[in-house]
Amino acid sequence: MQFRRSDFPEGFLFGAATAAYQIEGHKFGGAGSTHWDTFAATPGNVIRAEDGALACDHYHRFGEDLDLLQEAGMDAYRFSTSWARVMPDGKTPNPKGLDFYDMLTDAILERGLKPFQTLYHWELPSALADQGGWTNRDTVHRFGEFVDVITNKIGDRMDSIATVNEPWCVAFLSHFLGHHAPGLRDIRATARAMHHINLAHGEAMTRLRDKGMKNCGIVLNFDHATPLDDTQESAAAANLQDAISNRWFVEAITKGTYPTEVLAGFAPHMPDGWQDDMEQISQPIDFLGVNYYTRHRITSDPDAPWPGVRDVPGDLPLTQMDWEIYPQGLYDFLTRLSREYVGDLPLYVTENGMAWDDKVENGAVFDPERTKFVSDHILAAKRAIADGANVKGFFYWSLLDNYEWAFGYEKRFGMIHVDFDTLKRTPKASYYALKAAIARE
Ligand code: IFM
Repeated sequence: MQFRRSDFPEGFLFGAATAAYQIEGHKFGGAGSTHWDTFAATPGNVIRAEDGALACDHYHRFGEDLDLLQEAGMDAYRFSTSWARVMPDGKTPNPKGLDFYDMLTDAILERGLKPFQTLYHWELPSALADQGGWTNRDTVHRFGEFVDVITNKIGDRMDSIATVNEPWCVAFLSHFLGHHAPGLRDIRATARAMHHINLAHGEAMTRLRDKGMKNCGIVLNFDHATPLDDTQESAAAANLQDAISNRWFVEAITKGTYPTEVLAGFAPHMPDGWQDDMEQISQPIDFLGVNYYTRHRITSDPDAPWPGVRDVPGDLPLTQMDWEIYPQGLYDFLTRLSREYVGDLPLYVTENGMAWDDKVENGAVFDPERTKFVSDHILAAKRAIADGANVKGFFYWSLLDNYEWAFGYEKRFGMIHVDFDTLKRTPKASYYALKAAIARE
């Protein structure tokens, strides 16, 4: 890695991130069915129809996994608490699920790691999916109840709480593009989910503040929309793409408004009275989490209905996901966010990482591509700090190879390799490189 811990301000946090359904093993501990279980069980949605029933069996092996985090010299661990584990039917608390997160919290703290919790990383209980999931406003209230229940159990020990992970994925990727559960392709469902997930963030913030919780915020994913060429059409298309992917969320949360160019498509489908929710959505937060992976080159698609944009494959090196590697995009977002949206509010890079077709050879995994990727992105964050962005930490996605949603177990994002037959963990070379870079001198 081309940086040292000492290149960063005192107190800057290095960590790794995971999410419940992707690692825990959802068949254990009385967790309820989620919309991902049914999505995965429907042919054609997920590679090999794989699901999170066993995943990395973190449910039983969390001690070993947290030891690896500690041994790497990490400061913090970002994890999520599954709604369907805590409330299997979406409303009744499951004591075993609550005990699991209680135990996990203590285990994180015992290792000197700061717990960064995410409340919703996509484990929607099937019972609520049956009622329309995020297209139904009532799901927002049910989510508020979950926030109360889990926070009463572990909130006293959290360093930081994020309400929702990547609302664009929850709403657009899942209801417009159909790539994630529930796999819809419907503009009306999308408009509603796009609003309700923001309102769920607001509802969670209200509940957390009622309990006096500090360090609360949200994690948004930012996708760099680069115009394909210097035509006006590409500029307008990239602007619209940016508004849908990025501004819909960050503008609502920090300013209480939606971009007009997106409302141009969604307005006829928005739930009645949505304007009255904007105040709750835009209540003050304590930090903004930034997930950043790639860019897309955008141009217009005049023959397609709204939004009439398409992305064109680029010429930069690609990861195993076929995502272009573009560290400059992280710099651009961090500086743009502080300039245009959050000012001096703390920013965390809550996810950044790459998938690669890693193999264990002679007991080791050699992944120089990932070491370079991480180094280049951390250096981009460092430049953003020098140019005024208040970036407080960086979390690698992901601690472990895990369930990569519609890609099943095929795409390996981990710094630690997982053999999905034996569940053996093997730290990759990038893990040791990061460990050396963040060692205290
Ligand atoms: O695995 C996902 C994670 O759940 C959310 N952010 C992006 C990651 C890589 O696709």
